[in-house]
Amino acid sequence: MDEAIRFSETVSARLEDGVLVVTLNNPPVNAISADMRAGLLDAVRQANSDQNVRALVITGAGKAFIGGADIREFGQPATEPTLPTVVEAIEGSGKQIVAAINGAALGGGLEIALACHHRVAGSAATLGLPEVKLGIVPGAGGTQRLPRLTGVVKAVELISSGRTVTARDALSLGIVDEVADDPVKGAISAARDQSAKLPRRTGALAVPAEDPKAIEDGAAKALSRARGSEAAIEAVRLVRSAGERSLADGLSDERATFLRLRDSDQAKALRHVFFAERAAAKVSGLEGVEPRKVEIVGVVGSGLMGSGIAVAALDAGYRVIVVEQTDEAAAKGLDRITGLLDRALKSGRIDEAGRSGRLERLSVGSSMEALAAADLVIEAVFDDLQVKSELFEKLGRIVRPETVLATNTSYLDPDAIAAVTSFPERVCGLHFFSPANVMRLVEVVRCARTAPDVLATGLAFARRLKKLPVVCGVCEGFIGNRIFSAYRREAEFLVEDGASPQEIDAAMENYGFAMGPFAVFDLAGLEIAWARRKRQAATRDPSERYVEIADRLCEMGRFGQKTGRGWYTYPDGKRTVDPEVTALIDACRAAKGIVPRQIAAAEIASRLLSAMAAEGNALLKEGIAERASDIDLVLINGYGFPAYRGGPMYVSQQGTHS
Ligand code: 3H9
Repeated sequence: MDEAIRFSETVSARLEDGVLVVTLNNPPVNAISADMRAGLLDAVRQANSDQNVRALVITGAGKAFIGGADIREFGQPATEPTLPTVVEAIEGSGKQIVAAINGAALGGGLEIALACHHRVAGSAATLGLPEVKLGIVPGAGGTQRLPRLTGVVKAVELISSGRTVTARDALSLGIVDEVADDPVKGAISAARDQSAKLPRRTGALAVPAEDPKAIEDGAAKALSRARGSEAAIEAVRLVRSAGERSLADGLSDERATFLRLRDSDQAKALRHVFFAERAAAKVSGLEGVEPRKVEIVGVVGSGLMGSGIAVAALDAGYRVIVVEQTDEAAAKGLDRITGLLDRALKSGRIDEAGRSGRLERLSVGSSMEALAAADLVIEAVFDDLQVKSELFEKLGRIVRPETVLATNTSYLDPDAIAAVTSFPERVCGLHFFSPANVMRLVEVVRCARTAPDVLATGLAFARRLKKLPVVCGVCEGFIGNRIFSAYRREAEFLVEDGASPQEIDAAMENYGFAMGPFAVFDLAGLEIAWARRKRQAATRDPSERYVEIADRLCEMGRFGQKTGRGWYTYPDGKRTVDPEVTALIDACRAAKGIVPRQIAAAEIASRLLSAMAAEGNALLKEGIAERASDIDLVLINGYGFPAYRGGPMYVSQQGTHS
C-alpha cells in the first residue's frame, strides 16, 4: 500500500509506521455522504487484506470529526453501502481501529466512533446522538451500542434528549477511552500499542446491569419530556430493549424504525427547521461585514428581563456592568442575579468556580457613568417611550463613540428611541424573551438607520450567548408579537363563535403546543394587550370585527394568573374553568346576536394556524421578515410552536393543518 492513498473524493489515508491513518474530508462538517461511506468501507476492506497495515485510525479533516449523516440525502433513497454496512465492517475488522475524535462526533459520526475498538477524543470534541431533534432515531447502531458503554439509564437520557456532551463528560460516561490534546497522535500510539490484541467490539459487550427501578424512572422522565415527539418515544423503546435481546435483533429494529421515521412528516418538518436555522444566519447586506468588538456589556435595568440578560452575558464570558436608578434597586438587582446563579449551581449547570467567576465579572451599581466602559449597552427598563427616550438621551452623553446601544423593547418603536440620540446608526433592537437566560430566541431589530456593522454586532453578541438570533425590521410587536396578536385575535373570534377557551386550549395542546393560547394569556397577564387595545381604540376601523370579552375581564380586575383570575380561575394555583367567565362569554355573544356553534378541534387549529400564516405573509410583504422560515423559527423558539410541525409558514406551505 502506498504512503498516500485516496479511497474516494472525501476519504484519503497515509501509512504511518504500520498504522493507516484514514482522514475524512467533506467540508464544512464532514457529513457522511454516499462517497464517504464508499471510501471508508474501501479503506477498511483494503487495510484488512494488506499485511503492511497493522492497525487503523479514523479521523476528520478540519474542525469536525464527523457531523453526522448528510441530512440533505435524507429525502432520497439510501444507496449502498449504507452506514450500517460501513459500521459493521469497522466493528468486525480483525485489525484494531481507533477513532481520533478531533471535533464534533454527532449522529452517524458518533456511531462510527462507537463501532471503532478504541476512542481518543480531543479536549474540544463534542459528542452526541442528536437524531431525535431531526425527528429520527439513530440509524447505525447508536441505540444499541451506546447503552453497552454507558448503561441504559444514561443512554436513554442522552438519546431521547439529543443532548451533546464534552470530551471530559464522554470520558466519565465511558463513551471514550482517552482525552488527549492531540487526538490523532494519541490514537496512533493507542493503535500501535493494541495492534497485537484482539479488538474490543462494543457490540459484543453486555449491557451493564442496572437497577430496574432506575431504568423505569429514567424512561418515564424521558417520555414525559418527549411531548408528542415520536422519535424520542421510539428512542426510549429501542435503548431499553438493548439489554433484553441480541445485538442483531436490536439493530434490525433500529434500522426499520429509522427508515420509517426518516420519511415521516415530523422528520420532514424538523429538517426544515434545521436548514431554517442555518438560513437565518445569512442576513442580506451583511456579507463580509465585521461585527464590532464587544468585551464589556452594559445592562440598564435589573428587573426580570435585565437580570436574565445579565446572566446570559455572564454565562457567555462577558464582563457585565448592570446599572439601576437607585442603590436600593441595584441591591435588589444583585440579589436577583445571584439568585439565578445559585439556581444554576444547585441544578449542576455551573460549579462553584463558575459561580464565583461570574460574580467577579459582574458589577451592579446606580451610576450611569459606569457604562462609559461598555462596548454594548442593552436597556431593559420599563416599556414606556418617554422613559426609554430619556434614558437613550442620557446614554448618548456617556458612552464611547464606538459603543452600540440596544433596546429590549417589545412593542415600542425603536426608531423613535434611536432618534433621540445623535447617532441612530449605532442603535439596534435586541428583543429577548423571558426568562432571558433560558429562552433561545432573540429578535435582532434592524432599525431604519442601523449601520450594517452594528446589526452584525447584535447578531454576533446573540450567537455568543448561544441564542438563536432572527433579524427583523421595525413594526409594532416585531415578528413574534405581531403574529401572537393575530393568534390572540383569532382565538377570541373562536370564543365568540362558540368554542370555549378550554376547548381551544385543548385543541392547541393536542396539536403540540405546551400550553393553549388562553392559558398563555393568563400566564403572561392580560393588561399589556388591554393597554394596547385602548391605545389603538381611536384609530380602529369601526367596521373591523372586535371582541370585547378580554376588555370586560380586565375591567373586572381579572388580569390573569398573577391576580388569581383571568380567562380561568386559579384556586390553589390550579387552572380551573370559571362559571363567571362562561356567563360573561355567553352574555357577550348574546349582545351581538351570535348563536354559538360547536367547533371541532381540527377547525380550531386550522383557523389559528391560518391566522398566524396570514400575518406572517403580511410581515414578508412589508419586508419585516426576510424569509418565511425566519418566522417559523420565531414561533418555535419564542412561542412554544411545536418544532416537529415546522412552524406556521411551513404548515401553510404544506397545506396540512391537523
Ligand atoms: C444522522 O447522523 C443519522 C444517523 O444516525 C443514521 C444514518 C443511517 N448534513 O451548523 P453550521 C451544514 S442524522 C448536511 O453552521 P457549526 C449546514 O447546513 C445527523 N449538512 O456549523 C451548514 O451549511 P451551509 C446527525 C450539514 O460549525 C454548514 O454545514 N447530525 C450537516 O456552527 C455549517 O453548519 C446532526 O444533527 C449534516 N449533518 O456547527 C448534526 N451538519 O453553510 C448537525 C451541518 O450551507 N450539525 N451541515 O448553511 C450540527 O449540529 C452542526 O452543524 C455542527 C457544526 C455542530 C456539526
